[in-house]
Amino acid sequence: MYAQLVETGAQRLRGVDEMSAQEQAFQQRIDAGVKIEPKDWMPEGYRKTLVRQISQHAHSEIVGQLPEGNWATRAPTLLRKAILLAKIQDEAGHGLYLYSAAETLGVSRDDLLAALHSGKAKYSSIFNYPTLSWADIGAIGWLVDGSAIINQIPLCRCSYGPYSRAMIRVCKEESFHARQGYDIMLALCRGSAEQKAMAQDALNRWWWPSLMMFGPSDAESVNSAQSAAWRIKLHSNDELRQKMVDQTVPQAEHLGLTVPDPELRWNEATGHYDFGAIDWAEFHAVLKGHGPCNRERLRTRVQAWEDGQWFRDALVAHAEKQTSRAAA
Ligand code: BYC
Repeated sequence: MYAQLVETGAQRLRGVDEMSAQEQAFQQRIDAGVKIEPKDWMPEGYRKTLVRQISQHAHSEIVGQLPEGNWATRAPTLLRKAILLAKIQDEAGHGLYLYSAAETLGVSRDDLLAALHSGKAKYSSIFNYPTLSWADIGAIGWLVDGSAIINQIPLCRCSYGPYSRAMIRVCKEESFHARQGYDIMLALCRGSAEQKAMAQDALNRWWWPSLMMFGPSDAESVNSAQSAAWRIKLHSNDELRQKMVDQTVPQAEHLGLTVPDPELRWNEATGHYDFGAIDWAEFHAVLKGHGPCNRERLRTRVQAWEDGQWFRDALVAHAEKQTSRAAA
């Protein structure tokens, strides 16, 4: 599959004869499965691709706290509230590991955050949708964290050492998140008719945006071929999306819920589910800032950054005092 992905876009990639000797040696290390570490020589394109992907990933973790934060004060029981708070804290931790991984590539966290706050940097489209009911917290854990795991397990084996190592812990925590989401859905589906209807409504609203999380179709994915050649991407967007559908449909059946896709059916010949067309116009609109919550998400992040200024100033003042005391 990996070879196919590289081959698909091979005509768009530079041939070996166009690479410098240093680039060829680098590619050979990648092909041999050697991890690239921060002090190793790397092509500028490899560094930039990683900075782009890792920082978008970090921003997604941080912005991803917001839809769930909406329910921290309204979780139905103390236990659910404690679990939700722990999950939201985990997402903050993931963001921090990822910003640290990006910093090993010579960028500053302040610059990355400035790009997020100015609206220049992307974060996952999924976090621009609202959480209207408690069932949405279940659907996010089940579908969004479920998709995140499918996308991120292969990243544990990607070529860049600090990113691959950060992903190991992130994936362990994501699998707890997905289970807690499914547990919420299960409780609702075993509850009253109104609770089950809430769960169905959440699945209806989150299903298609979750499929969009994997990015554009392989034919439209501009970065895939090069990222596959550099082993930053080990599976294509469509492969991972298919895996999510195949894995999730039986789970929906177990819940007694209906996936909102009239074209969804098992294909005996391929051994996969066929599914309907994704509304790519909606995906692109969300990426351009026109999703239901883009403005609110960005405003909240900028406000949080400004509100935290006094604390960052205090940390710097404290560090300066310690340094001057040590010098004296
Ligand atoms: N949303 O050539 P493509 C989480 C952009 S965190 C927005 O296929 P690539 C979680 C893409 O960036 C979820 N933008 O790109 C957190 C590119 O634009 P640029 C985040 C998207 O990079 C808290 C353009 O479209 N996960 O799960 O090869 C709580 C063309 O796409 C999206 C990660 O970041 C999108 N959905 O592949 C719960 C994982 N999709 O940059 C859960 C790491 C595509 O050229 N990232 N774009 O201007 C990846 O694996 C890859 O970056 C992607 C995209 C598969 C997302």
